Amino acid sequence: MPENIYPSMAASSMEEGEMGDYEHECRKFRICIIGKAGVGKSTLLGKVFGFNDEKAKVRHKQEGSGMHNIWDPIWDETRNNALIIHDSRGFEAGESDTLQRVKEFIDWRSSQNTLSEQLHCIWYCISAADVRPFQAAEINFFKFFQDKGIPLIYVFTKYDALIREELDEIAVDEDNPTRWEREQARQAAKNYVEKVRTQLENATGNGVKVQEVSKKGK
Ligand SMILES: Nc1nc2c(ncn2[C@@H]2O[C@H](COP(=O)(O)OP(=O)(O)O)[C@@H](O)[C@H]2O)c(=O)[nH]1
Ligand SMILES: [Mg+2]
Repeated sequence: MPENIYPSMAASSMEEGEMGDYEHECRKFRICIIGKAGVGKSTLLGKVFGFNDEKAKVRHKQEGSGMHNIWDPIWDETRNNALIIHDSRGFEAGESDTLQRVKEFIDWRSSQNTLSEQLHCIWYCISAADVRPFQAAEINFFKFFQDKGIPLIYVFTKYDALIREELDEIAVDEDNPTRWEREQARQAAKNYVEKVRTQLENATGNGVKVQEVSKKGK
């Protein structure tokens, strides 16, 4: 049997019986992961689920899709058939057609009757080491997710690189930072992520969730 991801999804308050009902009703866990190429999406999926990009299968749903297309479900049957990934590259300035395509996909998924066919969460990946000001179109997009009621987490990838950047600014000797300087850099990175979270909250409304991640650990 493939490794089962449901136990980790179940709140501790969920009784075993209810759990079984849920599993029966929802046989797939669908994550939509969004982020620019190179932001660290594949690395993240590998770390969290042991998901292997190379071994993953893609069911091409749309004509002419050579590259990652959000409509194409991706799964790694060597690990877990229940986990389905929908991968979308991020948006560069003015790429309104990409935004539109993602919106259409999300609308379509939201309109599906069965729980398995719906999206269960969205991971919107942003490189912590390269946060750019959010554009109006992007902000509207975030509001769109919120209105759909799909759990959305802003994942700040490459958190180690952000700490490194802070350390390079703080340390007197970059090659031999002191413990105090390291601590200051970690605090500065934390403050920075909180600042961006607040910006997002001001732009889109309360309840913005962020999670910093690093392939190296913090
Ligand atoms: N420093 C650092 N590099 C990372 C991290 N996550 C990914 N990378 C690197 O970023 C590059 C792109 O990662 P990948 O997961 O392929 O990005 P994707 O295109 O979004 O799937 C690779 O060289 C990774 O090793 C991280 O947390 N820290
Ligand atoms: Mg990738």
